[in-house]
Amino acid sequence: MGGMMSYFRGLFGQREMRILILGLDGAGKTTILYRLQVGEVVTTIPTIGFNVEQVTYKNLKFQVWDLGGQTSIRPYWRCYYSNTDAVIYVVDSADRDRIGISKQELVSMLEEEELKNALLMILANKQDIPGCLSVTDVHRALGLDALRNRTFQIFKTSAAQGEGLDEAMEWLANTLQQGR
Ligand SMILES: Nc1nc2c(ncn2[C@@H]2O[C@H](COP(=O)(O)OP(=O)(O)OP(=O)(O)O)[C@@H](O)[C@H]2O)c(=O)[nH]1
Ligand SMILES: [Mg+2]
Repeated sequence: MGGMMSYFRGLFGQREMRILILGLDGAGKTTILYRLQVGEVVTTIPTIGFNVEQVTYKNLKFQVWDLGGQTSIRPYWRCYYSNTDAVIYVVDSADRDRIGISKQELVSMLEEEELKNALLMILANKQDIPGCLSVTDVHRALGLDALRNRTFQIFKTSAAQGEGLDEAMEWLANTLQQGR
């Protein structure tokens, strides 16, 4: 059956995967989106609303939605949840003061019924900033040990320096393909 499915998939082309990039304002979501799309750091301004781009990685097509993370616009995230294959949750590892708020937003996002089958990839971003939380610290601060019924993985990244994103996307592409 698996063989036949991949035959048909090859015949008709792969469905585009729908990915959301979420996280607090300033975490680096827009920087990551354009790193993935054009391979460069672009100058960003705070996102009011969203950016959406098509990203191709290893023959997989992703439709990637990058939503604004400011407090007043976080309530609108849920308008984008339906049919989401994966969430990329971005954390500013240097923002120690707001890691607790980031955890709360993550927890309430994961409670949403519409996201119950979505994969979760967490990026502990801004690892280039001296004194930032390590990936282990971020894992602990977000309470990931308590996460149940969720396929997830955490990676350390620096969108500014382009580090860690390849490894993360590799995991996402492989895991999404396995599930289908
Ligand atoms: N040092 C460092 N700075 C980064 C990194 N990633 C992003 N930034 C910077 O952080 C700032 C915010 O980045 P954005 O990508 O605009 O953040 P955002 O998550 O899209 O923020 P909102 O649109 O407000 O939700 C920018 O000045 C980026 O250049 C990183 O890995 N390291
Ligand atoms: Mg943005």
